[in-house]
Amino acid sequence: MTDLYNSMWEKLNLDLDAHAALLEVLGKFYGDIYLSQEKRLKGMEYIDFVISEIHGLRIRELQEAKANGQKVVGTFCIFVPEEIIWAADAIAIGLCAGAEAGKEKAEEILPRNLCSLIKSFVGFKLSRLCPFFESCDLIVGETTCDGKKKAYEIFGDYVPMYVMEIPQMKRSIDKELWRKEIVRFKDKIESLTGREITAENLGKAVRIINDRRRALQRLNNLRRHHPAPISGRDALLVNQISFYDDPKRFTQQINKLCDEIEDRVKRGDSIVPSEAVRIMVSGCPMAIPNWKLHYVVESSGAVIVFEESCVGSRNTRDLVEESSKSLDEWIDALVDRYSRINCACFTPNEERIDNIIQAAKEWEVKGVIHYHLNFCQPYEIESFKIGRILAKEGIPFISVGTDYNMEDIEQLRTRIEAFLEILRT
Ligand code: BJ8
Repeated sequence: MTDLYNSMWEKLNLDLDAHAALLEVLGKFYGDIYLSQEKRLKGMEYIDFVISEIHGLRIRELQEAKANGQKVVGTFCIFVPEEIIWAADAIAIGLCAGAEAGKEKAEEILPRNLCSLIKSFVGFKLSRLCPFFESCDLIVGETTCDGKKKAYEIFGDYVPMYVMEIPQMKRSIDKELWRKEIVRFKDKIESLTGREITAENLGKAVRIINDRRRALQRLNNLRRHHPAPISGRDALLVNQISFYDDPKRFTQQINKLCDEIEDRVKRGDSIVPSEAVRIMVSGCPMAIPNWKLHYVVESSGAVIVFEESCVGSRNTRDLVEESSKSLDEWIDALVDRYSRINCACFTPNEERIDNIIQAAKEWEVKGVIHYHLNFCQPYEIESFKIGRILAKEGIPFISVGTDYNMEDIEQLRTRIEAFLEILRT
């Protein structure tokens, strides 16, 4: 791949040597974690292909789209209503921030005690490692946690940045603010693209993105089966890829994958042994290539059947109502759908706990692993409350904090194995 795309990466001003080293490490990591799985679903070959071409073919597609006048808009948070971006015939890309590369550079301009996700996106940009960043005409941040909010102020010196204000409560007054913010975002995207957003093109975009959510919901629902018909790490990967890939193509491929899973379920076939302990992971989003916890859990003989996460059910659970007629109604439908996201940045955030309990019961998990990145205050603090409530519900719970480096992997494994041992007795 390197030779094929070197001139494109050079034009994007990537640090070619550092980038080649990154791809090599990731390729090895991917082989160990993913390709080593036995009896893997055939449909995952599409995902393997997307991964193998993630900085190649997909970037070339973006460059071709840009040459044809389309804009590329990068986002970091599932609060950004991507339907507005697609409605203006621009391309929305969820920027990843799941690897440690570039951390040293990030720590030159940011404090060290920040979560890995923030240091990752800053580090990737400063180290010139990410062709997605370099393809973006606009990067959209949001006022969720304090770390991101303040980091965007600095990050704006390096990229074309726009920040949306996300309310921190869910009262009617907050929804009014949120509506105004969505309209302000619409105006910004219109001025970036020179295209008017209408009821028609917004409605079309809503249906495309809802279809993608439906395919991911279908996949998630199939994970209710015993034994689990897909590994948690594969399901996580599918969710991660949904942020990059062309949405129509992705939806088609994931529906095919689901057909294959349904077929396997009918045959009672699974890649996971029937005695594998069923686990829910809940907490911070896991961006590519953050596969650490899933790998540790599943290589310890358990299977993850549900992610209560923004790279998981928090992103796919709710659809945008599709019956709107006017532009105003479509905007209202966006306000309503996006207000239902239960990020720990909200207070109070009781619905998140209700969701966790409900999903733990419906997916019949034996235990919940709460996951937060070190220095992520919203999720770490919320984990205490969740732990207390799950204890009352009789649902075993453990809270783990980690980051993107691999130094604590054995420590993590020891804790996870001890937790799984309790669940097995
Ligand atoms: S809606 S979870 S994608 S903000 S891990 S940077 S919270 S200190 S990512 Fe998120 Fe939107 Fe919420 Fe979802 Fe801050 Fe925590 Fe770091 Fe985080």
